[in-house]
Amino acid sequence: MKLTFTPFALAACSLTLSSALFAASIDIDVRDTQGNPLADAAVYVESVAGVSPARSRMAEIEQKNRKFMPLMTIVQTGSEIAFPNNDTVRHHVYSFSPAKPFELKLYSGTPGNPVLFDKPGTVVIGCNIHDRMVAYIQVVNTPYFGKTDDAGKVRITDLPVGKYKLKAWHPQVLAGATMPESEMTIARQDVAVSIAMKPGADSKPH
Ligand SMILES: [Cu+2]
Repeated sequence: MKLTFTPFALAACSLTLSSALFAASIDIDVRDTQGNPLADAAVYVESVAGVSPARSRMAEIEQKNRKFMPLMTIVQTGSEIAFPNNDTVRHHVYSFSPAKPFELKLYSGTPGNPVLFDKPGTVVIGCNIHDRMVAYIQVVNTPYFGKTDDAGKVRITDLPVGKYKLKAWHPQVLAGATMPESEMTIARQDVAVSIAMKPGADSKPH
């Protein structure tokens, strides 16, 4: 049983802001330093005042074709995640991450209880049987978050007026690495933000 990661170098992130319409949404565009879209980046905004409504909800990470899907999941603290096994082989899901060490012993079908993620942080999960299976959960203390699509884009909506910290995380950014972070003020208008991240030479999860 092992999970192998390659350290990930992060370039200085650049943020550019421009405003347009009359709604408090942020359109975020995440690219690598070559300008290629970066999918599966978790992007979230935390209120500087520290007050955010709890909107925890249920999420699901299935096992299919001996892979976890999706590769990256972002949830608010207090959310639960179910781990249905949709393969014909059994899986044994576990994590050693300090934010949520847990283990779902060898099973098929859907385990009875979903797993509660009650601390913010990054949770890397693997399968005890299939070493190549890996998935990432980013647990955040805010209901304002999203995940970039294949075009590297994500929209975060319904942001009340206020000051926020915009943060980004990517599966290739592992413990100890610096993540982009920037303060921003949301008024009653849309904002467009670009984030540049530099993946390491060998940045795919194993
Ligand atoms: Cu497995």
